[in-house]
Amino acid sequence: MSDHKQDQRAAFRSDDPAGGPLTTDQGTTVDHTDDSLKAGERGPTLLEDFHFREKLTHFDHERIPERVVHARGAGAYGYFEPYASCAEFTRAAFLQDPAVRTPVFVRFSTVQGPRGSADTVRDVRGFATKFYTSEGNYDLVGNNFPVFFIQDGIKFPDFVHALKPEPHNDIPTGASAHDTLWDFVSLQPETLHAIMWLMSDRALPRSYRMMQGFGVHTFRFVDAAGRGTFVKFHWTPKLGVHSLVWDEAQECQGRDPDFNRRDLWDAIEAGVYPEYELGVQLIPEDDEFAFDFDLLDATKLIPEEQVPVRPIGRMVLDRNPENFFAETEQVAFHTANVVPGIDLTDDPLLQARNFSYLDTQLSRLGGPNFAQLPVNRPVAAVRTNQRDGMHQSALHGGANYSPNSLGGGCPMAGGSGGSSYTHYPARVEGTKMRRRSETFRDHYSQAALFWHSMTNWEQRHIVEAFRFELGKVESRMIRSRAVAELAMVDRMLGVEVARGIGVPAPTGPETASKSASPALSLTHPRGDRTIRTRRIAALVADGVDTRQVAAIQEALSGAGAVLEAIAAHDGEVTGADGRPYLVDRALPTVSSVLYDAVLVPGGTGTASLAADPDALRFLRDTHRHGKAVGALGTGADLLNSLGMGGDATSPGVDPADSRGVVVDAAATVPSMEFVAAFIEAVAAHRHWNRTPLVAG
Ligand code: HDE
Repeated sequence: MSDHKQDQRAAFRSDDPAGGPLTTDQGTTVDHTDDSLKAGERGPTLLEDFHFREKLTHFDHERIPERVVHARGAGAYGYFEPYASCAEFTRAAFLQDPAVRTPVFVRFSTVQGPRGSADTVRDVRGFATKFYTSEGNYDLVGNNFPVFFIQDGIKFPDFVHALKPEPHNDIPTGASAHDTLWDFVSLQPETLHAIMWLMSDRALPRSYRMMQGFGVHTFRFVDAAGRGTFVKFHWTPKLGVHSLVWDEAQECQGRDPDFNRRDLWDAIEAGVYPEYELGVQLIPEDDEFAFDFDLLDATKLIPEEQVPVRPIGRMVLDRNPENFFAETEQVAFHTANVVPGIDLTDDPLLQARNFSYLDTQLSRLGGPNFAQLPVNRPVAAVRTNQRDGMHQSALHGGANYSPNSLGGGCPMAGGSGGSSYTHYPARVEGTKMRRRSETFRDHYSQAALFWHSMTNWEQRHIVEAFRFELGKVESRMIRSRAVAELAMVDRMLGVEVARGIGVPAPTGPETASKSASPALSLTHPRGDRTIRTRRIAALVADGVDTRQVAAIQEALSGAGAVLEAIAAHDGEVTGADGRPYLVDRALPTVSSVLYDAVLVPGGTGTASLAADPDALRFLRDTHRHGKAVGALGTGADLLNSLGMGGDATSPGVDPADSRGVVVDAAATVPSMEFVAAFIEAVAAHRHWNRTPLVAG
């Protein structure tokens, strides 16, 4: 375990609950904590009961203000290691030596909903990383979209007010489908590019372990000679980038509101540590104006086809927090927590963030000493002249001003060079004005780029999302105005959405360009093609062929996936061989949306499944959501009777069809071909070329 981890544990374990009797905050042993001190058995409680008052007072103050945005989150510790020295473009100490592991804390979050809202809402996800480097803390406070909704931070309160629940009734929770957001969006076209991402399946990550992260802004690397290089940061998950579909995401909100945070927690507890690759897009300073957009405009991305993403290191998350409040709730990120070798730019969104994050922690964490909290404390030595204040826990000695002679002049400023942070001497000149640069004017080209980079099914999901969101907007004026904006991105997009929400189709010329960046599609290969950590349900009933289940379980767990046997009730079912077989979960407690694929083994049990509405719904929904379905022996007949296809007489997937339905009707034990085809179908994640089934 690294020193850093030990430090934190020591801090948290300062109260040892098993070490002796219950005490007050002052350390006095308490005799009894179940009844308050009263004047007589039935008498009033006495003010003198210091234990009662202290207990209630502390409880009354257990909550701190939740984050104004990104209130709901989940965190994890881990480490980062570079693949090789990055000295060529940055002097940052933690990016020099592959042998050096830098501890990290990461917090993933949703944006709109309060702390107790559901995980799988349609929303941007935060991806904030604190690197505890030897030269101080570096925070990369990113999102899972590479672009943001506004260009200048002064619009952030407007945007967030419009996005948050409506002020009169505090509705909706964790959702953007309401009038104020779309009113704002339809009047502020700079939002459109990020809105396209928000309406895509990127806003519904299958797992925090399967989503990308982006620094969004253009930052600056600085090398030892002081040379600057513009940089965009990308996190790529090792497990690939995968999403839910809207119907699933909505059902998850009821079935398991903690779907994403539970998934992260469970993976780390199981020792299958989430891993992400850090990549950078590097742009020489001389190329600052080489793009048809402004590098300082956070509503734009640099297509990977134009500037490739260069992998520079990897991050592994290998430890869950011990106390949610102390760590995940109290962690305080700040875009201006930078280290030598990493610098900021004049992006007006970033400039606003550099003010906002420090400011918000003051009210959230109750004063200026939050950097002393264990989760925020740097591993680098801290020597400042900052003193006192709420919750000060350091025992400062020596001089507290500079210059001084009484303290031997210490702590002295480091001077330029060495390990001091020296701001990049970017040249600035201008007339004071409140004006947006002309280079920030084009709001449609990249929204169109995103749209034209999508596959057919991704486009279909986007249209459906717009129809859902705008269909919930009461004002028809806002609906029409939003559709007019969409038509500026792509006329057919506007027409399709208009048709679904009952407003006149927009007219007017085709506008923005039709160029595409294939890397923006979810189908673009990233990470490993693997079924590692995937959850697969086997539907079982009395009479199930348990040999088949055991064989497939072995094969799937060999590939790193988890197979769970699900029956109408918990406990046991009787296998075809007459022996009891242990059930993992009862159907009424689960749902297909909590699994990545389903398998129907053979045996006489399939007759019971065919008569069980819960089992049939499980199968139909798995299929309808595009996930892999496998069947052996009589299980194949059940799929056929439901019209789910696959050729029941031949093993493997029909290549002409390739719908992710894998059957082997003749199987007594699963063949190698069947296992390989089923694993491949699960690894593909979704099969969108299926004819949609009519539910019911
Ligand atoms: Fe944030 N943002 N933000 N944001 N943001 C906060 O800081 C803000 C923006 C992001 O897990 C707040 O500690 C302004 C972009 C994440 O603790 C606050 C602007 C990106 C998190 C704040 C932005 C982000 C926050 C609320 C526009 C992606 C959660 C609580 C100028 C690159 C961090 C807090 C965590 C949190 C302000 C825009 C990401 C109020 C003013 C762009 C991941 O300071």
